[in-house]
Amino acid sequence: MSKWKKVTIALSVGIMMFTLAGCGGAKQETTTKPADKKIVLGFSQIGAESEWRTANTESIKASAQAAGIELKFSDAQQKQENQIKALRSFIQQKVDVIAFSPVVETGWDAVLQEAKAAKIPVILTDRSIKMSSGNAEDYYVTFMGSDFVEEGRRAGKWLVDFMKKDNEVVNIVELQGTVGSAPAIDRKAGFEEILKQHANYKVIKSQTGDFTRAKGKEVMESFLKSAKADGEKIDVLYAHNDDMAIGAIQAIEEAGLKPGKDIIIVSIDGVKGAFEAMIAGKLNATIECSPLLGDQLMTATKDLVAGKTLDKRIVTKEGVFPAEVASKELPNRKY
Ligand code: GYE
Repeated sequence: MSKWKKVTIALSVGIMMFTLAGCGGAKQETTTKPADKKIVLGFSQIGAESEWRTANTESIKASAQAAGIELKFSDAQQKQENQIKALRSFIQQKVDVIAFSPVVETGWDAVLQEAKAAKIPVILTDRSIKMSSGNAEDYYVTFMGSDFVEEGRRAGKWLVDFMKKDNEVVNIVELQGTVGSAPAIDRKAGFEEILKQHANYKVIKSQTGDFTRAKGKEVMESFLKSAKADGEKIDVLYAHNDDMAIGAIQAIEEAGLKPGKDIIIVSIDGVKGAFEAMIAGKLNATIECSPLLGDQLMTATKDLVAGKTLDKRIVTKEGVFPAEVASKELPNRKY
């Protein structure tokens, strides 16, 4: 048989099968899937801004492979427009489930309405959203991730216990996460909630370092400069993540001060880099925020495809690690 004949036969068989599937079968629901077909999950990641994020990406990729799920992974390089493009392309490709970690809280209305219209279930991982109109919960099946307000509270409580200062003024500088992101908004709010009960603790400067080491360093340099110009003493640094704290540690050292001593530092995430900084005496505490969401996400994806209903909120369990436990804990850390 000639090559072209073979191609023509193959094509007509293909078309026949396609037509049969289209006319004969019942309308396919998004929740049913033949057992031999791989589930396809489209995941839009924020970027690679921190150690946390890298660990989160690795966890998702490894868990997808272990679960036999086909993962379409897209990195948005910290840009919402890229995430929206990725979500639209997942809708177009008719993936079984869409999951994403929204870089900021707002601006998702249109694309989530499109996903809903296409009947593709959406899972939020790590960060949550707010809709400009309507109920956000109507647009996702579950949100799995940490309680960021609680993390901020934990940082505040640790600080107050550690400083043991009831009357003396404690000057704090704050490095915030990405502007408009859930963890930046919530970690600020939780921390402030605790400080409200201790009037001598004052946040004297607060600015975003976009969750990166480079920005953390840059902003800390400017904090140190302006504090010097204003004749203020910085007692404490509160950083919304470990990477910004690690960047700031460099800036503090370059200014001739001792991080962890001259300036007490508390940050959030609990990445290995933070444990190393604690062991070196340069960071005083880290509040845990686990990025290991991969297994949970794959279980949820399978459950959804099997037609199960998920809990609307799955909260990650986490702890607080002060410097004195760092060397004992470091070998147990998985990220
Ligand atoms: O704390 C930070 C990352 O959303 C919880 O994002 C996450 C945060 C994490 O860049 O390091």
